[in-house]
Parts: sequence; C-alpha cells; structure tokens
Amino acid sequence: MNKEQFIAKINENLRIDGRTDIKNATPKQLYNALSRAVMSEIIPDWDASEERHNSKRRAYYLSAEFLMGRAVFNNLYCAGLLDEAKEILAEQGVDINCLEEIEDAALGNGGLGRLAACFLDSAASHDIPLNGYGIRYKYGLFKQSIGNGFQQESADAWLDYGDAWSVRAENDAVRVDFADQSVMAVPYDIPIIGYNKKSINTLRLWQSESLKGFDFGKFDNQDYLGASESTILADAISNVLYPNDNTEKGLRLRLKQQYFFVSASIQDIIRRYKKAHGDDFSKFADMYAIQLNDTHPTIAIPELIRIFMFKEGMSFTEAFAIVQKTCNYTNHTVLGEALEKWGADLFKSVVPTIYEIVLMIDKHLEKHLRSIGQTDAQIEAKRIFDGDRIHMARMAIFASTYINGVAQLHTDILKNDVLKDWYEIYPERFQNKTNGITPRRWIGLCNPELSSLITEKIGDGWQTELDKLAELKKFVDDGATIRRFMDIKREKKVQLCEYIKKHEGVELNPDWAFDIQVKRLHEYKRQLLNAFSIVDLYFQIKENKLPDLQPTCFIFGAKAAPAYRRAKGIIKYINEVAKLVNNDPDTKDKLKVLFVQNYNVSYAEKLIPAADISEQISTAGLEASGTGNMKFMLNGAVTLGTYDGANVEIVEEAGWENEYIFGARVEEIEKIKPTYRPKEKIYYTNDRVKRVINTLVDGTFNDGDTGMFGELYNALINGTSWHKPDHYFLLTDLEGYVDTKLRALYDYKNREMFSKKCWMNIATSGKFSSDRTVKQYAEELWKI
Ligand code: 26Q
Repeated sequence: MNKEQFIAKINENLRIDGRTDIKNATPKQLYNALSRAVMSEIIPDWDASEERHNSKRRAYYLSAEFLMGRAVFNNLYCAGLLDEAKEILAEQGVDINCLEEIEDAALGNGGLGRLAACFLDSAASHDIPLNGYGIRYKYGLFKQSIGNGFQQESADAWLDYGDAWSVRAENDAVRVDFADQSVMAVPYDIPIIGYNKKSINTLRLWQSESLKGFDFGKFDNQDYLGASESTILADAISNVLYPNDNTEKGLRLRLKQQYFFVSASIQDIIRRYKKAHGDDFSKFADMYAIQLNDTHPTIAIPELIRIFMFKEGMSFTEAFAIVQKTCNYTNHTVLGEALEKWGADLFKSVVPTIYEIVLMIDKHLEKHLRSIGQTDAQIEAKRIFDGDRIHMARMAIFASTYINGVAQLHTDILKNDVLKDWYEIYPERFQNKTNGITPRRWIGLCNPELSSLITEKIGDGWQTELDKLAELKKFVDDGATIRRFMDIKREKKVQLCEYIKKHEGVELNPDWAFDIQVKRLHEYKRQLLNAFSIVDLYFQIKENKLPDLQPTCFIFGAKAAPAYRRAKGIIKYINEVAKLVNNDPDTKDKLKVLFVQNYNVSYAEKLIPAADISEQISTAGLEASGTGNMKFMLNGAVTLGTYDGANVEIVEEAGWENEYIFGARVEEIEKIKPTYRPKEKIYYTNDRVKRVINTLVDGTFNDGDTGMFGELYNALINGTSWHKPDHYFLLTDLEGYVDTKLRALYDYKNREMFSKKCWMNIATSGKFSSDRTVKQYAEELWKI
C-alpha cells in the first residue's frame, strides 16, 4: 500500500463512517478509519500466516487476561506504517497524538495479563504458531481517579471507542452449558501483528450472548436448558474483569467466566482438529500444546476429558493420557491467598458434569500415588478434592506435562518449598522460564529517541535480537555517547512533565532525579515501605542531616482492588505524605511526591522511559518475577530493589555495581520468620523506625476518620487474626532501604557516572526480551 492508497482508504472509511475527512474527523472517527485501513491492508497477510501455520504443530495460550494496552500505535509500528500515518495526518494539520484519547484495552490486571500480551507479540514476531484464547470483557480494569487522596473507581467502557481491531467471527460461535443456563460464545478475532509483519497470529476473545436469535439447528440440542434465559443473564458472564491481582475469591460468576471461555476455546480447538485430521484423536497431542496461564483456565483439563469421553467415545484413561500430553501449567505466584480453590458445592452447582470428571481425575490421582508407594499422609496432601474444596493447582500439576515458574528464584521456591511434595515425585516436570517483555512496545514504540541512538551505534536488528544490545557496552566510556543518552533521558522527562501537567495538574522539574514505583498496589510489593522511606528522608532533612541531597521526584502509580481496604489505605497515606513534603518550605525544594491517576499500559509507556531509579522492593520470595523491573532496565534506569524474583537475574546480567540491592534475602526471611517480633525488636529499640511508623497514628496525617491508618499501624505492630505483625517485613528492611536509596541519590549527583550505570543496564538487558522467553517455551515445553 503506497501513501496515496493509504490516504484513500482512510478517507473512504471516514466518508462511510461519518461523512467527514481527515481534517474534520474527531479522534474517535480518525482512530476507526485509520485502524480499519490498516486492517484491510493486513488481512491477506493474516490469512497467509494462518494458512502457513495450519499444517504445523501449534500452541494455544489460554488466559483469563490479556492486557493489550492501546493497539493503534503498536500496530502501525509493527506494520511499518507509523511514520507514514503521522505524515498523512500532519499534512492535514492533525497531530497523531490526538489518538491518545482512545482507551487502552485493559483486559487484565497486571503482570500476568501483560505477560500474555508480550508473549503474543513475540510469537508473531518470530513466526511461532501461537494463538491466544480469552474473554472479551465489556468492561476492562476499572478506571481510577484520586479524590481527596482516596482512590475512586469508575467503569472502563473501552468499547465506546469502537473496536476497530477485531473481527466478529459469528460462524464459529459455540454453545456453553451450565447447570442453570446455556449461552452462546461468540468469538472476536484480533490480529497480532509481528514486527515487520513477520507473521500475523490471532487472539480469539469470546463474548457471551443469549442463545435467542441464533440458529439452534447449528448446535446439538442435547442437555439444552437455556431457551428462556434472558439476555441479561447471558451478557453478565463476559461483562466485567475481576479486579483482583494475586487474590482469589471463590465467586460463582468468576467460575462461570472461566468455564465459559475455556469450554468455548476447547470446542474451537477440537473443531479445528477434526477439520484438519478427522475423528482420529491419536495425533491430538502431537499437533497441539495448550499452555495454561496460571490455574484460571485449568478447567480445560476436565473439559477436554468431557468432550473426549462423552462426544468422541474415549475411555477416561485414553482421554486423560491425551490431555496430560497436551497441557502445561505456568505458576505465577507463591502467595497462598492467590492459589485457586473452589468450594465443591459451588463447583457442582455450576458445572455438574465437570465436577464428576474432576472426581474421576482425583480418583485416578489417588490410585497413581498409591501405585508409586506414597503414604496416606502424602496422598492426602495432594488430593485434588479434599472433601470440601477443589485445588486447581493440584489438578494442573497432575494433568500436565510441564509445570514452570517465571524466574529462577521463583522456580527454586516452587521446587523446594511451595510444591516440594510434587517436585519429589515429578522432578522432570518442573522447568524454569524466566519472564520477558517485548522490546517493540517497551522501547521501540515508547522510546523512539533511545531507539534511534541505539540503532546509530549498533545498527538495526536489535529489535528482534535483543542480545545485540551487548554491543553497547563498548560505548560506556565514550563520554559523547553517554551525554547523548543523558540528553535523551532528559527529553523523556520533559515529555513526561508535560503529560503530567496536563493530566494531574502538577508541575515537576525535569532536572530532578525521577524515582518511580509503578505496579499493582499490594502489601507484598511494599509501596508503604517506599512511602515510609520518604517520610524518613523528610524528618532527616528537617534535622539538617542530609546536606546537598539530590532533589528527587518520587512517583507512584498503582490501582488497588476495590475491596482491598489496606491497599486503599496505602494510597491515601502516600497522598498524605505528598501533601506534607510538597508543601513544607524545608523540603519542597528537595522532595516531590506524586501519585498519578489511572496507571495503565499507556501511562507506563510514558513513565518508564523517564525513570532514573526503578523501585522493585517486594518482600524477598514473594514477587514471582516482576516484569516492570525489566522495562525500566531496558530504558536505562537502575534498580533499587530487593534480591527477589527476576531482580536476581537482572543483577546477574548487569553486575552488582550497576544496581542498588538491599534487604533481607529469602533465606534470612525464612530464618527470622518463626521468632519475628518487630514491636519488641525493632519498633521499641529504633527511634528512627518508630518515628516513621508513628506517623500512621500520631496525627501527622489524616485518613479522613476512616480508621485506615490505624489499621495499617495495627497490622504492622500487633498483627491480626490471620497474620502475625509486619507480615511483609517492612520494619526489617526499612533502614537498609533508606541507606541504599540515599546511596543511589548521592551517586546520582555525579550524573555522568550514574548514567554509565544506566547505560550498562540497557546493554545487559538482552536476556529479558520475551522473544527469548517464548522461544524457550516453544522449544522446551511445546516442542515446536
Ligand atoms: C484469581 C481468582 C479469582 C480472581 C482473580 C484471580 C487472579 C487474578 C489475577 C489471581 C492472580 C492474578 C494475577 C497475578 C499476577 O499478575 N501475577 C504476576 O505475574 C507476573 C507474570 O508472571 C509476575 O511477573 C509477577 O511477579 C506476578 O505477581
């Protein structure tokens, strides 16, 4: 498509859509016209990719979340049309950035959903036949605003902008049956455009609709129950993404969502298999691998068995063998509260047939464990059905070929601790696959300035072979190059400052150090520890103890699950700290604290390139991997963090001298845990720590009489019925953290020396490309 054809297509779309043209179109009209122009351009390539992959072994990525972010800039970039599109609009006096008003596709909560999106990008960019299956939530993750320091939520009606990047594939609709209703699952196909259109894969998202109005003749009518189900009840299933990150709540609708998209996907996979290979399922596991993104789609295991047994006439044993050869399970967490367990009564009342099959799998497990000589106690600890609840992770492990963790440390913890019992009997099933991020979105698109400098130094090619960044090492002592990098970092800060001025109404100084913590709000991620460190700096400045401190902006961005009271209390606390330090004449020229509203993928693309310091401060052992840490590294920030998750591997790649690591390690945490008494051992004996903690209750700050701060204080100092005091070891790590933060900030004053550390981070970030990760999945798990 040449430029004239591109313009013609856009204009044609605008005439049909709104009887308008590029000059006069609204951003929404422009977005749809431009996107549809690209869509019509890529359809032949999309078809060709599918055709090419059809005869090959392929993998399916089943995930309840795909956190895609904004599609338009990424797709133009990957299709090689971004510069041309900019030009076309500019010629009509339109700034392409007006498309920033288009909402993100926020069909995920955080790391797990964004990882799925990065994997799809990487697979398409390396011609790996990987398709995604998920849910087309009508409302994605809620939008957040801050009012009087408190989080407020509103609905994310992302579809109000139109859905130019998907194709409704009504012919492939399938029926999904529950005990009390039947619904239609209608697929919407989204093209995943590989870099330079290497290949175009498909993300298929299912929307739940009423059966009414469809051609019943197309579906087999056995078990039909739902003829009178109202549209509203059907629509409810794919209506909204559950906003919990790393917590599990056994809710009926959530289980329905899981079975809904899994059943539809499995039916789809089987239909495709039959079309290509007929009714002989002996080659099923040779043709397909299914990756379960955490336990959320684990119901795929009994669903496959159900169809094999009741529709295809296999025995349980035959069906189970094929399923076990086909499925793999990725674990993303060690937090107990995130491990999915479903009440047996609930499960049975929603999907009774599946429940029976789960019982069969459980019996099969018991027999198998007995046959390999396990004791009653060992068997009991592994039962899928414990008499009361169904343990999804246990089912996933038993019925999978491989189980993988998402960073080396995390995998070691699974093997030696959380899943030790299982590792003992199935050592060959456990693998590590350290996470990664796509360099297309996380530098190419969000940091074109740095990308140009890199290309100037080492040529093209690094965008799909990120290990090539190692060639940047040789420029570390080249002052001119480092100063170019420093100019770019400043430019990214200026751009961020403009954006923040517009969206938060706050003015930041681009000559200050930017210290950024952006991620979901969770106690284990310890945003409260960061806030405490700032309060300690505040007190130290008031006492004239920090001469010539580097002026620093501390930026936070995070959404709290709406029902997570403590997380919301932490947001309010951060905003109270901001009010104090930003207004005190003794500190306002040294410290600036900002909590940005509605942190999401698009905001991340602005914040991350502007960071000097990346905050990755989880309690050691609790952050499975982290992927934000990798994005900051790739954009030239140093990590201020604990020895946790992928931080361990970041240090290994970049060298200790280029990161700021502090705090208790996993072994130390394990050692102090049994006798940990933070009140007696730290709070009462350390006045600095005490002064900071006391700000929760001594009237320094105001929680609007909600009691939130008192509850935070109580959890730290006294504990609760479900957790001992300071469950996340903030008091243990606070002093070491402040000292290390100060070391980083004093180092920063020698800008050129500090920038060399940043440069070394860029040069050693090659390992953290999701291209590497996906290739490892393809070769070592899927055998593609
Ligand atoms: C489960 C049941 C019911 C409702 C919600 C959930 C639920 C939803 C989302 C449970 C967990 C999640 C998300 C988990 C997650 O994002 N984990 C992160 O995964 C990243 C990718 O592997 C890691 O880098 C992070 O360390 C990990 O926290």
